Amino acid sequence: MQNLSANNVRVKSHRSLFISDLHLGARGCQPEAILKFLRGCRVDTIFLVGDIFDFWHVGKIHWSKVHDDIIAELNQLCIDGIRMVYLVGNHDRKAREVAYKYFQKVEIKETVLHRSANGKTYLIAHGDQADSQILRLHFMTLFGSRLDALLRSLDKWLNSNKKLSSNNKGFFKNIIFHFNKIFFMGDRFERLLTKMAKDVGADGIICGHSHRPGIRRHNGLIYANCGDWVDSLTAVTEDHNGHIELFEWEPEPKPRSHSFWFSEAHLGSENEMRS
Ligand SMILES: [Mn+2]
Repeated sequence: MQNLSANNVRVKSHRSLFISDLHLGARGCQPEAILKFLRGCRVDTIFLVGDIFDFWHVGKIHWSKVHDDIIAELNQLCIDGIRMVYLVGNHDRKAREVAYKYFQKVEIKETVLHRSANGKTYLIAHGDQADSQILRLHFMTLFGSRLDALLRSLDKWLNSNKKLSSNNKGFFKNIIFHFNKIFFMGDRFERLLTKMAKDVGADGIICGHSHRPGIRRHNGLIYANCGDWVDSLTAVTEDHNGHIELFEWEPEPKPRSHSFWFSEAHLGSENEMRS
């Protein structure tokens, strides 16, 4: 369902929007893309699935007018009467300190159950609940955050100084990508989260945290990961019939196909994946 808003932005209507890992305040955050994406959505319910804010770290806080505009846009959704649920993540454990200040009406939770339009129940959680006890220590989050910022600044420096050929662009971004791949190796993370969903009688889990977007099945349950707004620029949406889809943002919309949608309906055999 699409129409044009007052400022001619093409708007897509969703029953629910699930968005995670914006990392507002961190070096890698892409605020312009987030703002454009939010302005192109009409939703009944928005789930902020953790790691939305990321400024409780020891490094430089990256904040601009666009970040303020994102806060204003989200607050406007609250003013308009849209339900907003904030699931805290490992980078924004202290979200309560700011979310109640920024947003007129917000529900802040560790996990929540969501009933879709087609009667399915989803457990919504950031996903760090599946990490080992050691990795859940605040120190480890800080360490990971600083390492990520260091690699990204090295990447920027190398590219700006043309130390690498164009073929090697994003050298350190590749390291981050492969680090994440190793960190979330195999499907242990996904199976633990789907088990959490099964234990509470849900039909699936919607989460973030791993920065690896995708929709797949584990043991008959649906696993949907929102991805992030640092690298993947993706979100999970529920349409008005209850179908769960993965949305991938493209910075420069092309006339023919400007976005990619992956639907729960495209799911084939067990473990078929797109990430
Ligand atoms: Mn996280």
